[in-house]
Amino acid sequence: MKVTALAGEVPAALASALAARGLDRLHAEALASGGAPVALLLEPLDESEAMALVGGAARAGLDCHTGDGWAVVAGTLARLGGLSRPDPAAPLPERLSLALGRFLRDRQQAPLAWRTARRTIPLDRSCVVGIVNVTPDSFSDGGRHLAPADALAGARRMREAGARVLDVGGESTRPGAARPDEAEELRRVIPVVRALLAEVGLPVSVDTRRSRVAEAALEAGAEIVNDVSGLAADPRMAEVVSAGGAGVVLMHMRGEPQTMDGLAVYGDVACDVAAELAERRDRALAAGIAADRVVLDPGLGFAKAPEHNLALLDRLGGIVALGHPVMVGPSRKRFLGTVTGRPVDGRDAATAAACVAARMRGARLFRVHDVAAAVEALAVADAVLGADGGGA
Ligand code: HH2
Repeated sequence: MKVTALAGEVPAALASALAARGLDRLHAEALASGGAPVALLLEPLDESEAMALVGGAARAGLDCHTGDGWAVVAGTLARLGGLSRPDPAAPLPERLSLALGRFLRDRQQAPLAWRTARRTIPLDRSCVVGIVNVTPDSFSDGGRHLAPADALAGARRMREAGARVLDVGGESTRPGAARPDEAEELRRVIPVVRALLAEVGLPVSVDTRRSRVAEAALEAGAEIVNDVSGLAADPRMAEVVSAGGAGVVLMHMRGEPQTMDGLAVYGDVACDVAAELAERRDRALAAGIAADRVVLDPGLGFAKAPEHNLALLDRLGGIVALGHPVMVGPSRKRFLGTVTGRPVDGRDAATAAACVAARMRGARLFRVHDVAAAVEALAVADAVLGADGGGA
């Protein structure tokens, strides 16, 4: 049974109000976290599960709406906890109580750090990931960093501007892009990974769908694999990530870059993407990848129409509730052009704004071309979120 959070909120206001009235901060936050609003979609459900849920929700003081094979439960986190606790007088069917228990456990994990092959990256403040595309045809910066020396110069500027990770990619994944063969991708990526590690000193992530490229990059000292297919494109990828102890970004996409635009059909995009990402995460964990190595990414622009990207940013809480740090990559993408009317090289302010919107909804990692603009905007967002002492 799938349990999908429809939205997520941070009850910072409640914590502050309680703390201002004399409760110690920790106590105030613990109480306030129970007041967080939750809305969950559960499906598929059989009739007896739906009946049990309606009764249990009523006793726990939750709203419950059911239809053919599904239910939506809404209320506060504390009341949801009440529903999931064993009640000998009216026990919930096991499948239902397990699914609710797992949702509550994931939601509580609230990771504030990301383990990679070489270190733990703290995420108590926003982490900006600088894009180093060594491709001749990327949609916004194709050809700019093709020579290792150019990639290095760009990466040094990104470090000075406050990037904390560099993401190196040798394949353009823009809609309809032609794919380089493996030898060509290796030839583009590996020398740049080596040069960045020797000269720039930031953690390096490799943006690839090929296990051989990931493996060679990890051997060269990279510590994160950013796979836009969510480990689906190459059957060996999960094993390579697991064996290398690498951090991994599981991004949501449907189909291939060549076909994805035709697959941008959703019933409810935020729900569908969260549920599909949860499946990818479950597969990664089953393949032996440790949970604290996993970052999730909604895949802005990948099998998404402009309105889907905006809805995903607004309802990122459903992905955050899966219990892993969340990355977003809005940088210079087409949906920002749709909103602002700006061409691709005029979208850095819009990118920074999209990062801030995502930060307010719980994202922690931001993959961008213009590091300086994003770092500055996110410093303000971090300060606002931390302003009442609670953070988010
Ligand atoms: N977007 C792109 C590539 N990789 N990885 C993650 N995790 N999230 C993203 O949103 C994402 C990504 C596409 O952007 P870009 O690298 O600028 O272009 P191209 O694929 O044409 O090289």
